[in-house]
Amino acid sequence: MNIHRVRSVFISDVHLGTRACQAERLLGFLRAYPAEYLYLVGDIVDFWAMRRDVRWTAAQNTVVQKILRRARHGEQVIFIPGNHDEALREYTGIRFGDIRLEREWVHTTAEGKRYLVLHGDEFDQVTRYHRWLAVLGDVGYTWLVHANGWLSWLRRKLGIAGYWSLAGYAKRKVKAAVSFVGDFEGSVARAVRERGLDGVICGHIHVAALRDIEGIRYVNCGDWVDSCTAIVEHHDGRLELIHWSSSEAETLDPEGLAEQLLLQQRMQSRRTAA
Ligand SMILES: [Mn+2]
Repeated sequence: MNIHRVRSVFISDVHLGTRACQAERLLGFLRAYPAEYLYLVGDIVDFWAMRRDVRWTAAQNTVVQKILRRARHGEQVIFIPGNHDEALREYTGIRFGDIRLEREWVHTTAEGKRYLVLHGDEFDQVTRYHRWLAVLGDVGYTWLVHANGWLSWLRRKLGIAGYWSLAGYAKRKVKAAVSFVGDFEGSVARAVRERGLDGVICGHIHVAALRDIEGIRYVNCGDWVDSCTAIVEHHDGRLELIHWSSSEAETLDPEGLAEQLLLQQRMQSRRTAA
């Protein structure tokens, strides 16, 4: 595996405690990118989901251990809680061992550019004014994923081509989501311009980005439940968006490769046995 030493790493929306959390992939990414600053930009632990059902794996434990270890070894770790770990917001301004908990933070890059680092849910009209709706949406999404699989199983079983599919429904949802993302990005950028900063690094909407919006650098870390994306700052101050799942994740990680080979071997021996 290639090791890329960078100045800073920014990750958000890991959602530890849920089945969707891509903890193994995140471990691979963290191993590949040691840094001086590690920013945890909210929704790292999903306390909302854990109220319904806790999915805590060994890999998720290792994620926590690795982060604590990095902090102990001198990496500056700054944790900015999001809305799914908002219980921790009561403790902002406090240091927990080597980890610093903050409501928001201004990060100055090696080039001297100033970025506001925050989770971003304060700019999401849905979670801000209709909390119950956001929780409902969360439950609804989980249900949709289950229903999708169940529906296609039923259709196969009955041998009927579906007239109504979830695809159409999802398409309509996507249309609404596109305008939602646009509204969110625009209002974050506006707020940052008012504060006289160069840019913003946030999370929350699970849509990674690195671009200019009306003269403001808008940066979003994405997530580790689906897209497996992160932002890194190189030593010259240049920011880069990393798509982990599509790059070295599967190809260069020796542990993952060994695991895959073992699995293939086992499947082969099972085939020959049968
Ligand atoms: Mn969030």
